[in-house]
Amino acid sequence: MNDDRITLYGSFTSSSSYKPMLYLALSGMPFSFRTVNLKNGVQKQPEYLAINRYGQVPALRHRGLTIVQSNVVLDYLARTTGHFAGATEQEQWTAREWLSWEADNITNVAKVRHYSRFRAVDPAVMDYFRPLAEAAIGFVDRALEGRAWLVGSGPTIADIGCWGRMVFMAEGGLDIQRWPNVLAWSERLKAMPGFALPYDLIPKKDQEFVSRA
Ligand SMILES: N[C@@H](CCC(=O)N[C@@H](CS)C(=O)NCC(=O)O)C(=O)O
Repeated sequence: MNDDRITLYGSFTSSSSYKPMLYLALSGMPFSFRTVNLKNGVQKQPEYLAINRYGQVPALRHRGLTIVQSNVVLDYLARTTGHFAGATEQEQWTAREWLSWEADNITNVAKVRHYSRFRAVDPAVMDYFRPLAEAAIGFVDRALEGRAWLVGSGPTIADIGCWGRMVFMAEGGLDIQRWPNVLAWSERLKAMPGFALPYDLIPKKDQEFVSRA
């Protein structure tokens, strides 16, 4: 096994998997993708729990290290490859600050999508989570007023992490047209070389990705 080659474990329906996957695609880096079938519960089987104790995707393996939690994976990739890390030390910290906020707040967008798409819940549950999801998207929309990216003057892991978890918002009935700055920001991301949406980017089977020269 080539220890220097990145291996990413993920699933094509998972926004958490999309985040590092998008990072790698935008960076044009070679890596190996290993699919974890969430429908069949592979994420809870001992072989995968040995990689990710939380029984969730994603997980990343590189140079003998195992890194889990999508935002920690983004942080790791930015530190080791230098892509999308932030131009200054302040920007690097601010990008990580956004990732921490994202985990508390944009997760509500993922919940609304999950309950709409995969698991029917009592309407009261949706009534609780939908305003939280809308508030999170609204916060990002206001933060993007008059600026192209969340941090500094270029794309960082803050943009990849926040966008990556809200990417399936339409599946939760959250129409991006309601948030014009978020819409414009998503278009900027989509214009980047290597960009793809999750269902086009994340394979359903194991796959080797070559470097985009
Ligand atoms: N905080 C985790 C969340 C990961 C997560 O929720 N993964 C979901 C898919 S998006 C998963 O593996 N679900 C299957 C399960 O929990 O059994 C991260 O950011 O990596």
